[in-house]
Amino acid sequence: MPYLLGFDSSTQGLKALILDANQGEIVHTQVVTYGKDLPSYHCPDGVLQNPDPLVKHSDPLLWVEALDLVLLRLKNAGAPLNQVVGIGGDAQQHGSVYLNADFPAILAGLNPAQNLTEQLAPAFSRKTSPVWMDSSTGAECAELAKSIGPRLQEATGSPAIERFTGPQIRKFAKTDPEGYRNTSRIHLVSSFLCSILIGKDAPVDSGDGAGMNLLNLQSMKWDPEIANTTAPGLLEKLPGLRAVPATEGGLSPYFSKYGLIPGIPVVTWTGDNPASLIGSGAFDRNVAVVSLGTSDTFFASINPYRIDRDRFGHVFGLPSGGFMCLTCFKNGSLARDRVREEAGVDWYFFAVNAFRNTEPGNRKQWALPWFEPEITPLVTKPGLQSNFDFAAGSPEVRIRAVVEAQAMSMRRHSLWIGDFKTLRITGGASENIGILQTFADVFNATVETISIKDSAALGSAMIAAHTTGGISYQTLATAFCPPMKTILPREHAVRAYSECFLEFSEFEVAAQSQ
Ligand code: XUL
Repeated sequence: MPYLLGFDSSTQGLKALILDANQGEIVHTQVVTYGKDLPSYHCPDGVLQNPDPLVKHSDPLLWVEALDLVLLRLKNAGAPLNQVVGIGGDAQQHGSVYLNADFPAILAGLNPAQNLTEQLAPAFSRKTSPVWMDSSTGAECAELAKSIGPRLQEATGSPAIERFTGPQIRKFAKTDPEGYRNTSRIHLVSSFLCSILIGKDAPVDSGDGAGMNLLNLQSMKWDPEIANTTAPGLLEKLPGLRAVPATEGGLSPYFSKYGLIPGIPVVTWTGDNPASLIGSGAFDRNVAVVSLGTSDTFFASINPYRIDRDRFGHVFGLPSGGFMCLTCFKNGSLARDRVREEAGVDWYFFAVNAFRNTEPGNRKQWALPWFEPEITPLVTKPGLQSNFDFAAGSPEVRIRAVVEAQAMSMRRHSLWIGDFKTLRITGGASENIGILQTFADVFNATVETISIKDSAALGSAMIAAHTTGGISYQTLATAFCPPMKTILPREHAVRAYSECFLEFSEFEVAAQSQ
């Protein structure tokens, strides 16, 4: 029975999923939620409190403890861990982990009698890890843009971006040169967790590596000029690279305490978005994926390579080969939840009543819920922006105002990727019928959902099945990601949105400069 285990280390928790590749079935899932299950780290939404809204760091030991805990939960739930034949994984993109010269020896000597956190705690040269929500590297981005010029975007697929790892490393090297000097290895969250599983340094794949502003996507190598400009001696601190995931080694004997067989193949981890594209089965170039999670993302596979001239979008490697384009919006599910809570309504109201009692276009009343500094478009001063008296609006009007604004903003900033006739919507909000219908109408596209919300964890297990068992991605997608619900665009609503699209665009541009 070929069981494959996939992990998804996301912003707010760690998910693990076991699939049976022969039966086309998901046999087990477990989740550790950081706020609820590991409150002692003081990261309720996955990040540490900081008085500066632009600074977002997490505690890397939180991710490590979650790994022990999720495996313990799988074991206690009777999951067939001793029959797992391959492991894959993914993590939130861009976050970086800083390790000292002791890291390799600590990994090689992991002792099952102790837990992971106590053994790994001495391996860090920096106690906290900047994550993708951090927007505090404006100065470093400007410096890199000035030194390298347009080649930065042409080579790496993205212009200098605040949350990307290169500008984050530059800031660390500038503000804590000693800490930087004591750093022997800088991992992404994905390659860090993979390293723990295999008991040695793991490489970065091109899906996650492209989110660093350091990887040359044409040569599939770290770009020496860009790395040297980013920080002194950086090339030696970076892990190896893989264009597509491969078997990186056998599972460390440490994990036998959970019943896993030491030595089973572990494949290169990737970023959550590339994994989610695989787990949504969206290999067809006419299908785009909208992932509604902590961040909302829009992505699709592309061929040939191309970049976003408006400079918001990115190009990443795709684990199945080739490239994908992505645009990311920081204010996703947490913003929707806050609007719901402030309106004093439940999710049923948010999904159904709010849309039944209002009209598409919402009488041109919109609200961009930029509670956190936004990535797309770039907004550094947080705050909800509306073109009407939001506080005085009814709960219905406020909810539609936010959902429509999110959908129209996504449409606006994904036009460079293409005009898609099918959207596959995944993530927590993919159960919300009001949101699904709004996206269908705004994009004038058929919206499909798949049976599983956790497309990233599924994608990681599929990558493991493909890499270790040779099963084609298409076969896996047919088995695991058939479309479930199909929502068609409605003619009158499509017309309403296309008539007000320009006006919405003007509102968004004005809101950005508030
Ligand atoms: C993508 C991005 C986020 C993170 C967190 O560029 O920043 O989607 O991957 O999920």
